Amino acid sequence: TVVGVTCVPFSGGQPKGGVDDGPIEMVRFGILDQIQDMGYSVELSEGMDKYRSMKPASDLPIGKMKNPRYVSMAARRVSDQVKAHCEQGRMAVTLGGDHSIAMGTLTGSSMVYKDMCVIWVDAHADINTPETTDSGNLHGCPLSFLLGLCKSEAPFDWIEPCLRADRLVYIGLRDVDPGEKAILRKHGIKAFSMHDVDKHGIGKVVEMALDHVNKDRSLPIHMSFDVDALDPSVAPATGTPVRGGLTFREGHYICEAVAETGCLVALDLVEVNPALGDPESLRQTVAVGCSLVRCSLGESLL
Ligand code: DIR
Ligand code: MN
Ligand code: MN
Ligand code: MN
Repeated sequence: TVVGVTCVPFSGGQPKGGVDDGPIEMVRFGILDQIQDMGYSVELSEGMDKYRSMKPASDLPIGKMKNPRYVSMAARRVSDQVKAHCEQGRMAVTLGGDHSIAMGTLTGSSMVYKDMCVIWVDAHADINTPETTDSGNLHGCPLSFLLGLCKSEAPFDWIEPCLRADRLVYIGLRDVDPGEKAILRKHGIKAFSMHDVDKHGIGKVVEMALDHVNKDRSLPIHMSFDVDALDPSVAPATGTPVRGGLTFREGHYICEAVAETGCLVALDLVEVNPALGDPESLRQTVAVGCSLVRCSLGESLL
């Protein structure tokens, strides 16, 4: 099998610099060699420097949305790169960058896998609309675009709603805005919060999550993993840490169980910010990001 890796050094979906160095640090830590050592060949998307240089000279807010043109352009390029990998039958692995790039990864993969389902592992629901967002940070909004919950307007009018509400499931939520809760309720979107992880254990939660979106384990899966789903003691170097997150093992268990289905076609690993915290926090967070990727590719399956 070939793994198509797309590095997206992008931070425009939120205000903290440094998350654009996430993919570079993961590559420096050896993620590409590690994937190859597992027996895959790696096909790396070209031109990752372009993401920085495509930043427009002026990018005034549109309504509350910050950096809308930059986010849109970057996501559109991500979409093309992920789509190309999927078309070639490669497993598409995207290293972020902030989570706004999921507007691109999911549009790209869904063009090839029309019936795919999405497992969103995150402390946050990332489903604010341009109206409900308080922060104006687009990394808190990708799912509202993908589900078609906001009107199709420039610069995001290239995004075709590509995800059904019943094909989306969350694991790890613990910081959900009031407007987002209303959206989840209205559309009946299934979410397993940290409360559910405590109550049932991660094994049962992952089984229930898969049963919800992929009863027969036959549909392609795109997993979008925000490293802030993990507890800050496990992944401290991230922009919006929230206490009470997944343990090291719980995070890895999710990846292992998804790998075990054999249905994974695309994976995002986002929000690693090497600029936040001391060198040890950085090393730890980059290392855990890399090991989540490897586990999703089946490293720990015997
Ligand atoms: C918050 C935080 N819900 C927002 N979202 C974050 O800004 O919309 N997502 N941090 O990762
Ligand atoms: Mn998050
Ligand atoms: Mn919040
Ligand atoms: Mn996120």
